[in-house]
Amino acid sequence: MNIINKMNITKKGSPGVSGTLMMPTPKYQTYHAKLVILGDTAVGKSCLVLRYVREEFCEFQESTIGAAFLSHTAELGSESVKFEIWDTAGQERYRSLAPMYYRGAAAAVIVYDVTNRESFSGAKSWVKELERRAGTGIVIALAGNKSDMESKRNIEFEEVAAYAQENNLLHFETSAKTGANIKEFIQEIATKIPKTPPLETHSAFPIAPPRHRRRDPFSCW
Ligand SMILES: Nc1nc2c(ncn2[C@@H]2O[C@H](COP(=O)(O)OP(=O)(O)OP(=O)(O)O)[C@@H](O)[C@H]2O)c(=O)[nH]1
Ligand SMILES: [Mg+2]
Repeated sequence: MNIINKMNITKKGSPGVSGTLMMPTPKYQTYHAKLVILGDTAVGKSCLVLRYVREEFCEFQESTIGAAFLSHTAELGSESVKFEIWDTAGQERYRSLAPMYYRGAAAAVIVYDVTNRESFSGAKSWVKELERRAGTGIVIALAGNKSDMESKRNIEFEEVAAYAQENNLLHFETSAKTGANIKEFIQEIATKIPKTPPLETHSAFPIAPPRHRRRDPFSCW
């Protein structure tokens, strides 16, 4: 009995069957997921994304206009998630654009600034909006950013953790400045999002020529 599946069932770049062991290696999947970043202005959304994608931090990051798009892949062992990240603008005048970015998102990161209590109220209003208007199954995560500014902290971790637990949200404190917790946070989101396999690449649909033209003068052929 042939138990070797000769189809391409391998992790990228690895041989199909190793040694003489006749067991197929598990298929390596790459999933695509839309990730939207929401939150008040100046909480550090863009810095957080830039730290995650480019490992950079800019003290004088310009306020986002409209939205910015970046992508990055999170590796999860036997699979990976390619995040298509929409970093939205937090200024009030752009608020009406947000549904365009969170529609169809697999996950939303709502950022607040641990030194700014008002930004936590803003985050709660984003949670309500997503619960009402975003698709079911969206993973919502709260990021308490600027955790490096301990002496200016205005919101305790425990307070937000309790709120997150009540509302079934992920919650991390992060620092775009030091990079603390950012990879771990996005990695956790990657494990939680529902995985829909990417469409298989189909071979071109064969278009067969008509076998023979009919002689019937009223026929299209
Ligand atoms: N200390 C500290 N400062 C931060 C951190 N993240 C961002 N900042 C500062 O906060 C400022 C605002 O950050 P942005 O990333 O532009 O904020 P934003 O949320 O994208 O703002 P909008 O684009 O207006 O919505 C930056 O210029 C940084 O100096 C952090 O983790 N720690
Ligand atoms: Mg920004």
